Parts: sequence; C-alpha cells; structure tokens
Amino acid sequence: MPNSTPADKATRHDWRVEEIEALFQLPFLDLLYRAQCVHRAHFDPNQIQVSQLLSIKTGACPEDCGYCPQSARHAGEVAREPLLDVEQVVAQARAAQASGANRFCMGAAWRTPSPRDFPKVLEMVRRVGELGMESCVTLGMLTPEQARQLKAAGLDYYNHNLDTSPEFYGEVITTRTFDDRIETLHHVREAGLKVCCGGIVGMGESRRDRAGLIAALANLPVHPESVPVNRLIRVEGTPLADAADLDELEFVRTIAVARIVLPGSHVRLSAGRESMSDALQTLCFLAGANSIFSGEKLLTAGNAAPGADSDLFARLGLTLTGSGERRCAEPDRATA
Ligand code: SAM
Ligand code: DTB
Ligand code: SF4
Repeated sequence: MPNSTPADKATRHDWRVEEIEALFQLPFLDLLYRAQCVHRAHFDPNQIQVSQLLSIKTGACPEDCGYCPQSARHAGEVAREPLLDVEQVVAQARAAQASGANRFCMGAAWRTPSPRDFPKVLEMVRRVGELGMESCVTLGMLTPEQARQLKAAGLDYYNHNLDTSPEFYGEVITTRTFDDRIETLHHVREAGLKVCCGGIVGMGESRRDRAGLIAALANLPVHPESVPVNRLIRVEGTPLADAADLDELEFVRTIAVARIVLPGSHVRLSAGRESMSDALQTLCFLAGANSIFSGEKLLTAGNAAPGADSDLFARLGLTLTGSGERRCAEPDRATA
C-alpha cells in the first residue's frame, strides 16, 4: 500500500525519470527552497536522527561491488574479521546509546547470511532491542523466512540499497542484479520490517542515473522510511578508486531532489562526510537531510572526527531524535 501522510496526500509512486531530472535542473536556490518547504511540511527541521554503525563481520565478501573495500575480489580488501561475539556487539551498542545514537546498525559483508551465523545475528538484534535502542541490520540478500525471523527477533529496520539506477547497476556490480535487490526488499516489507534503502553517488554515473535511482526508490510500493545518500568513498585497490570527483553542489541537489520526491522519508547524509566541510554538510541539512551515521567509523572507513558532530549540531541548534527533546511527527510511522 502506498504511504501517504496527513501533511501530504500527494505522496507519489508514479514518478517518471524525466520529471525527476527536471527537478535536478531547477535553479539551485529554487530547488533548495522547494526542498525546505517539503521538509518543513513533514518534519521538525531542527531535529536530526542519529544511527551508529558497526561491522559485525568484515571482508571476504564474494560479491564484486566496485565501490566496496570488503569484496574479496578487489586488491584493496580490508583485513578480514569473522562474525563478532554477541557481547562485543552489545558493548558497542551501549556506547553508541551513551553518545546519543537512538539506532544501532549492524553490517555484515555477506552475499546472504549463512545458516550457521544467522542465529547469532538474531541474538544480537534481540539484545540491542533490550537496551531500548532501535535496531537495523544489513546482511545482503534474504529469504522470506530469514526476514520473518528478523522481525520476530524484534528488528526495526533492514538496510538494503539499490545503490544506483537500473541502467547503471551492471557497470558497478556483476554478481547480482538490480532485480535481486528488489526481491529482497519485497521480502523485508512482507515481513513487516521498516526499510532503509538508498544509494551511492559519485561513481561516474550520469545525472539521469541519479534521477533513475530516486525514481526507483519512490516507485517502490512503499517509500523507504530511511534513504541513505552515500557519497562514494574512493578506496585504493577498488575498481572505483579513481572515479571522477562529483561536484559538491550536484551532491546537494541529489539530497534536495530526494527530499522532494520522498517527502516522508528520513534522508540520511551517509558515507563521505569525513571529507565534507561543515558548510557542505549544513547545506545538505538545508536541502532536507535529517539523519546521519555517527562515530569515527562507518563500517570500515572513516566518518567523523571525535566531537565534530555534536559541535556542529550545537552551532546549528539541531537536537537529536530520541534525546527527550521535541520529537518530529515521524510521518513514515503513519504509513501503510
Ligand atoms: N553486504 C551487504 C550489502 O551489500 O547489502 C551490507 C553491507 S554494504 C557495505 C552496505 C552499503 O554500504 C552498500 O550498499 C553501499 O551503498 C555502501 N558502501 C559500501 N562501500 C562504500 C563506499 N566505498 N562508499 C560509499 N558507500 C559505500
Ligand atoms: C549505507 O547506505 N551506508 C552505510 C550503511 N548503509 C551500512 C555503509 C557505508 C559504508 C562505507 C564504506 C565502509 O565503511 O566500508
Ligand atoms: Fe559485499 Fe556488501 Fe561490500 Fe557488496 S557492498 S562487496 S555485498 S559487503
């Protein structure tokens, strides 16, 4: 069932790529103004949701995603680490909660979870829930049964990115298809889980591809509650290590267009913040980004200097979701 909110009866699932390209082509200030209007109609503009990531199983991934330092097929593969111990994960979740994160996201470098490891992940989900935190996992492709088991363990969100347009997908990943991703997203929704689904920009895709990604996200039967917009982190030894720079204002445009087209979703300013100035991140918040990943590390790559986020939030007057301050309407909760 499509999501719509009291504030926006017009949430759409029939976007044509050309219409989204036309948004990209608006004068920059008009685009930001429109994005701000949509943002303010759906969210408290001074509130930000913070999730903390942890890589629970690192490297040795059989997939060949051209951007990823965890693929066993790339020379730049990071040091491998087997599945972490449940207690180690709980300790990290507690620390994340103490630092202000209200969601803990656990990522594993798998094509799909193995029957041996999966029960341990279910236990991690249960234990994070017991802390009173929201939980999210990203484990690769799921069967319908695995999705149901995650839901039964109390999981809140499943992260599974479409990453780029259907047309560009095969240029970046050859070991699975765009349709494989759609299938897992379907299983996740059917199980009653909330969806975190977005993509990466700066991989050499065209503006039409960026519009195509946003169209694909918007035309899912229900908009993802969380939409991570990652700026490619160019990692040496990966096929995309030498991708051309993406213009910073084009990155801001991508955030603004995502905000307009996905009005009730949290748009997450994701990978790539380490190399962004405070001013650029602020422009992203103005364009409608209202969530981030916190901490010094993402999964394997750097993220933010210690104290940098809380300092920026204080300077901007941004307050954290779940910190006891005024909560936004969370329109995605009123969906489906
Ligand atoms: N293996 C699972 C999967 O692919 O769904 C989960 C982990 S995977 C690392 C999660 C997401 O991280 C990818 O879908 C991609 O969007 C993002 N990512 C990975 N490497 C990145 C990089 N170098 N720069 C930006 N985003 C990246
Ligand atoms: C998402 O879209 N971005 C996060 C999270 N979902 C799992 C991961 C970013 C990974 C960046 C590269 C790394 O840390 O290895
Ligand atoms: Fe594996 Fe996920 Fe990295 Fe692709 S993005 S190589 S599936 S860990």
